[in-house]
Amino acid sequence: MKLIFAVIRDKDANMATDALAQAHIGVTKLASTGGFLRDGNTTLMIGAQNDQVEEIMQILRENCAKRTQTEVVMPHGTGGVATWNLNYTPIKVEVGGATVFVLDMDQFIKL
Ligand code: 2BA
Repeated sequence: MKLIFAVIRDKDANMATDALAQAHIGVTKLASTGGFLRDGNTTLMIGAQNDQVEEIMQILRENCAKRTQTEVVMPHGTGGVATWNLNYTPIKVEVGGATVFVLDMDQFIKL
């Protein structure tokens, strides 16, 4: 058995959870925040049988928008302290798709 965590964009979450539900795959949607962009994202927690993993990956591939490059403006050189002369640097980051963690799961119990 596997425990899958998939970090996806908020706007892809409903499509992905609908598709998983249609495939009779249980999922829990968690509100999360990316450590780098500090923007909201969604983490899906999915308990699955080993032979469902590839189907789940395919559903995520089909329902989570492709990665695209976007420019964000990051404060820099302030050590996290707000000052009047913040230095902002535009940088390019890739967003979209899914960041997926697949863990071995010992037990899956419903009490
Ligand atoms: P964030 O941490 O907000 O990162 C958003 C995107 O910013 C990343 O997309 C990556 O393209 C870029 N990025 C992240 N750290 C960077 C850095 N130090 N320098 C330059 N660019 C950087 P993804 O890699 O697709 O990650 C999307 C979200 O997945 C992340 O949001 C975070 O919530 C999660 N994530 C990614 N890697 C992770 C990891 N190793 N462990 C836990 N969560 C992770």
